[in-house]
Amino acid sequence: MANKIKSRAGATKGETPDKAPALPAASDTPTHYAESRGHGGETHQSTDDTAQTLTTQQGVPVADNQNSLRVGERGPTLLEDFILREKIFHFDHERIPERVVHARGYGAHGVFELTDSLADYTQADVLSTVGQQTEVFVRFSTVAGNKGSMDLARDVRGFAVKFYTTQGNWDIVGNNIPVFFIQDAIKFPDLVHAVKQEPDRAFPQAQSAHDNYWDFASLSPEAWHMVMWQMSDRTIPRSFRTMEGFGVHSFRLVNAEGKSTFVKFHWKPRQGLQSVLWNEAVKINGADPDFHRRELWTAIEGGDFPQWDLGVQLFDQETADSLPFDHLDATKLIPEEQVPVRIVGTLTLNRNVDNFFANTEQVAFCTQNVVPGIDFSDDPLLHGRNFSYLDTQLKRLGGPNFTHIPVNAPRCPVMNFQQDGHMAMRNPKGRANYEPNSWGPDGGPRENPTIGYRSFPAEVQGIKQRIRAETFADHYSQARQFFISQQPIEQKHIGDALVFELSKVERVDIRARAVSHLRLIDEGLAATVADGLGLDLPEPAQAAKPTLDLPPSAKLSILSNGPKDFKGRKMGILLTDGSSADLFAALTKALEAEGALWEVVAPKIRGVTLDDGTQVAAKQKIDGGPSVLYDAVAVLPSETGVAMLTRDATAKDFVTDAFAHCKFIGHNDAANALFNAAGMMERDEGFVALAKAKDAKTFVSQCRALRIWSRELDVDLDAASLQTSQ
Ligand code: HDE
Repeated sequence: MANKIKSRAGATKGETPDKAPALPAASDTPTHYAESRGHGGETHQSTDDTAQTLTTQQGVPVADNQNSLRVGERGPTLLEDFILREKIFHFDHERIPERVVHARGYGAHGVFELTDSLADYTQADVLSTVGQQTEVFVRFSTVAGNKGSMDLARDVRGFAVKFYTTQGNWDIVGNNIPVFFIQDAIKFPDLVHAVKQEPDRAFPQAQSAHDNYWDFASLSPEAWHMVMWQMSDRTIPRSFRTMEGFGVHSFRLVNAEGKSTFVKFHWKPRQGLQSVLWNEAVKINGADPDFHRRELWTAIEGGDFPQWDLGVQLFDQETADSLPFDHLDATKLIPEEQVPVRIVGTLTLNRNVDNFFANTEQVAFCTQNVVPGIDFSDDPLLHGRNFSYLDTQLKRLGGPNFTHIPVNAPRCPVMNFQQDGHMAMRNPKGRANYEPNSWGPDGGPRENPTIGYRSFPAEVQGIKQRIRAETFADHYSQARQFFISQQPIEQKHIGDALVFELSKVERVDIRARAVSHLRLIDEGLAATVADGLGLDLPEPAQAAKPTLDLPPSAKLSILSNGPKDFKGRKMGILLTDGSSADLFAALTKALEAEGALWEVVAPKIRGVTLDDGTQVAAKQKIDGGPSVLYDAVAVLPSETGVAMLTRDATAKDFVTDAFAHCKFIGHNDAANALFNAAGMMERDEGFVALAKAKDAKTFVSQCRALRIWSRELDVDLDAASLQTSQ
């Protein structure tokens, strides 16, 4: 029987994976393309066949689909680039009305308070006056999934902040990862097409674990730093509240004297970093697909307002020139050890939306929303974004007046001669609707050279060409740096994620091509992943530049930057009729003292009657409250209650999952019967006996460590083949 099932599952009609036609390997890049890009690490396919030639919508043949037109190697991208503009324009208009990327999101209102003035660096009022509070709206999102997809997808999270400043709206449209997959905006539609559902079958939903994504990634050496972040636990955060945020690109701050300083923006969560395990994420998606939005909503409703500190990395041209990579390349970060992060303010989310559509759906972020004193760098990805966001809002929100929608409307006065259009809400009065005019005080607003926005007068020159700068060519050094900066268990998770994702890829040649890149990042990781796939180690990919040995950076690890307490975390307390009232009271008191949350899980939603006759309502019936919803669990049944639980499959799952996910398990004596029935014969230090009321306090303080990671090595088959460079 088992054999029969196996052979049926293995045979996929007409597509035996081993026999799929091989795509050219990384080294097959046609030379005339390789030359035109300035370095040979890039891989893609071109053709001399007229019938196969890529064209624009007007039928114009496209010679280079990888690089946009810019002045000089590293200069600004030109508006004249009709190929770039048409491609992105068309891409932006593919979906209506959901966002083409970041469709699934959740937002909240809040406030930003400046704690350290940057007036020496910028004219921006929002960054100058200490103590000043600025209203903000924040939207978190996943990238690949559709609007109705689940929250715990393995995916990058969007972290977009709109500041309603006294000088107009300023948006930091960032992610929870400081780097990106691609270096040039012209590649973005391909990246997104590759990661979203495959076009013929419309699946898989919200997952990169499929052939198209890994085909694209394995043909794109520039993606591999980001791929390492993507395969880390960063892409399965425990909560929006436990993620960092990053503006990714370099921007400029410009002060009153016109001096420019480069800046990278960081959001550091006061809640500490925390992620879940992949097996947990898979189960959370079934138990509560709204896990993240529910969690944020509940925290804000309960007055536990999430907070992030705004940090800036400030650096001048000289520092930029001294870095072993180009700060205009969005696939690179600047380690905090090289340019420290200076904390300048705090963001607090303190108000849920009163209408999801009006706020979270209609909010229109644009990277080009900057205020006097904040300007762009020449990052080619940023330039593409500056075009794309305005364009996408026009499609999504149906006209040019989306700034009239309350969530998008500036809080400072708006005065100009723009008029009419769909759904115009702000209609100027009076006779003059042009400028200059001679209607005196009735003639409307005038330009103001003193406080008006002025672009930094950067000097640029060069020949017009489609080229990737030579300084963008090292694709593996920071990927390796990221990997060696992780704690061993985090490295294991990266290996596990790669094996999981590539095991969903049907074509063996794509799996092998992916592993060929890992060999340039970490040989131990490459060997682990090849072994996990049952694959012979492929030859290393062809690198344009040798991988540098950059030093590890502790800031890149989640576990090295975790919380110091159990505040804001949630415990599931499994009770039955007859459970101890004293123990329950002591535990909930200790949790509340810590600022932690708890929920009662019981055989019936009615709740339980404790041994002193008190009734306690349940938040979850056990079937709907699996332990994956909690950071730690307490199992406190009565002797008679546990006899019933030992016959219940979900009660057994509750404890075996808590164990497998390395959680702390507080328990009374009776609970041992359930552990035994579930086959959990061994107890490690994560099992905490709760005999007397005073044990509750000790248990809660132990939970601050969040997980017993050593346990994972005993419960996971893949741990046996763990080979890392550490
Ligand atoms: Fe976006 N991106 N993006 N992106 N992005 C969008 O704008 C785009 C990129 C990010 O909560 C779209 O309003 C291009 C990097 C966030 O509403 C669209 C390129 C980063 C959000 C778009 C990028 C982001 C978006 C879709 C390559 C991190 C959600 C809907 C040049 C720094 C904002 C919309 C929200 C949304 C285009 C790359 C972050 C299509 C062309 C890099 C957080 O305009």
